[in-house]
Amino acid sequence: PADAGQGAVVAERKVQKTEPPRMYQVVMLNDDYTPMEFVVMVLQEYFQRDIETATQIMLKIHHEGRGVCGVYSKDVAATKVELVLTAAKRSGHPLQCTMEAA
Ligand code: TYC
Repeated sequence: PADAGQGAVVAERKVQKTEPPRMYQVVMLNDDYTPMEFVVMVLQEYFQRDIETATQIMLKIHHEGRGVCGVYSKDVAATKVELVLTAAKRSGHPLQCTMEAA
């Protein structure tokens, strides 16, 4: 086949190269009820954002419907989503948060 040589090269490179780990965006969604201050607090507490950056991210979510809180390895992103959802539930807010491949 015409592509046999190229395929062989790709397969060879695969065994030699260690791919960087796939990264995941933690995405927060807007809603009509969660207080802005709570979202800013979450961004500071769980995503290590300073108050100015946290406020900017919160306002972007508020205006655009969603926003990226940070980009992490799979297990770290999953943990952050769980922490945010647990904190929101505990406080009685409907804040939603998810992760997606970056
Ligand atoms: N829209 C909310 C309000 O007006 C604030 C908000 C921002 C809620 C970001 C969720 O992810 C969110 N109180």
